[in-house]
Amino acid sequence: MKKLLPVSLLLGAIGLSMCELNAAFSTEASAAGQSASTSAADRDTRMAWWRQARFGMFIHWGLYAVPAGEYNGQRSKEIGEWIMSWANIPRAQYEQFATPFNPVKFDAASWVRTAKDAGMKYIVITSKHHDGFAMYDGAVSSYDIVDSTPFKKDPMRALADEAKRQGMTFAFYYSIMDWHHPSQYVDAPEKDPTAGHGQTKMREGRKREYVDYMKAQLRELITKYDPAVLWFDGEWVNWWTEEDGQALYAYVRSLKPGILINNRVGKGRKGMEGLSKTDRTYAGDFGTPEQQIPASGLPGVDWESCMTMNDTWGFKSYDDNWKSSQLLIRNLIDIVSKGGNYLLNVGPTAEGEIPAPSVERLAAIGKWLKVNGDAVYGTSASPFTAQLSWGRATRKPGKLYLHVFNWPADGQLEVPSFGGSIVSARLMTGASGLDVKPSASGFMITLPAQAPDPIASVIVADTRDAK
Ligand code: H79
Repeated sequence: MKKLLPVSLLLGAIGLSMCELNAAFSTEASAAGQSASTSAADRDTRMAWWRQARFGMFIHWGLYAVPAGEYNGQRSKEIGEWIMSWANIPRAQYEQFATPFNPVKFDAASWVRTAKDAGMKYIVITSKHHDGFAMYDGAVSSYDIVDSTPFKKDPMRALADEAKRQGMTFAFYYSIMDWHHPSQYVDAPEKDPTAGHGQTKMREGRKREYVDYMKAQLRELITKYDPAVLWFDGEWVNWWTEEDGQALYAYVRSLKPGILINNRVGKGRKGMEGLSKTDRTYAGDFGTPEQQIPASGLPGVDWESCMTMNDTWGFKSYDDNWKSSQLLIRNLIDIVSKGGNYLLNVGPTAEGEIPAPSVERLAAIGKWLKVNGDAVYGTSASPFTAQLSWGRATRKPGKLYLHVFNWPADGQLEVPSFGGSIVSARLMTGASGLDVKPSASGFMITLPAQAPDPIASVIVADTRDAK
């Protein structure tokens, strides 16, 4: 990962104050993050719930769960939902995965409950991935779960309804690249022209037809399921332009003005780093780092890191390279301390179950958030410009939350200056005040000998801004 310079260093070098930087950034952010026609106030209103939420569940579920990472005895290190590409499966063969796809164990209420108990505030699920298979009941295509599988039911209907019932925000992923649509084909050595590929080509004269097809599907998705976000992907194909992205952004917003749309609707994204380029105006409300966390936050820029718990998005039967609960919890804290959201993925099986190792980890995260949620939801980025040696920080007006990963052996927690003062401090898990003293570099807080939580113990500090 490329390391970004600390913002303060850059500022010094160009002789800007933090305030001026914020001003510069909001202009940049509005240029980079949204269509020119939306005002900053409108954007703040639309983004409010999302900025509060901080933590969401990504669900990759589709036909690829049937092969589960295995084709003709071939296994791969590649991601499961790309099997149509890496195993070079022609469309007519791939379609056959629909025949046995019967997720009888699917239970919308338990999926939503699992997300809720994990402390997640929203769900983003694949309505259609690169393979082109629709996981909802649509009239535009019969290549969908209701018309083409023995299941015959609409799991998106059940999930949207259940999410509403349980107070969970519901949203869709949608791929622009489509390996099943006849407008697109593969032109690469050794590849079947109808298989999957990272760079589909557009057949001469058929782009209009495909854009109309996408718009019709998006209309179905928005009018039938009322998603809070449209999370586009597969925008990197060479036949998709920023102008196409701006037009699609405007179309989706016209169907639901309050909807949020990620920056993969157009061409603004800087590769897997995910944030938008700033050389011109790009469509999209937030940046989308994939499988990585930016080295530092960027004031005024909204972003969401999407990450897997093992090494695949779509289910693979043999991927057991699970991240520890400790790492997942610390990733959440790291992201939130930098002003981002964490979109953590699960890949349910073809039977309709979220894998047990995922459920276990989600429960551990939920247990931590139940105690420490105040230090996550509705917080903003750390005021410290340099990385803290012992952990991370988040804040709210008048409050600073210190997330201690490495509990100091001598019980002395060194808190650098941050432009305000610490009035008092306590453990999240205790009422009694901790001793706080000014020190040469900021403040020193005296902690009890034992860390309350080996993963991350939170100290709540009341702060006063410097005049
Ligand atoms: O849905 C999951 C993956 O299937 C999908 N995005 C997540 C959320 C994914 N798409 N691509 N990849 C994962 C990896 C491939 C990246 C590349 Fe590219 C596409 C390399 C070249 C084209 C994106 C655009 C990164 C660099 C340019």
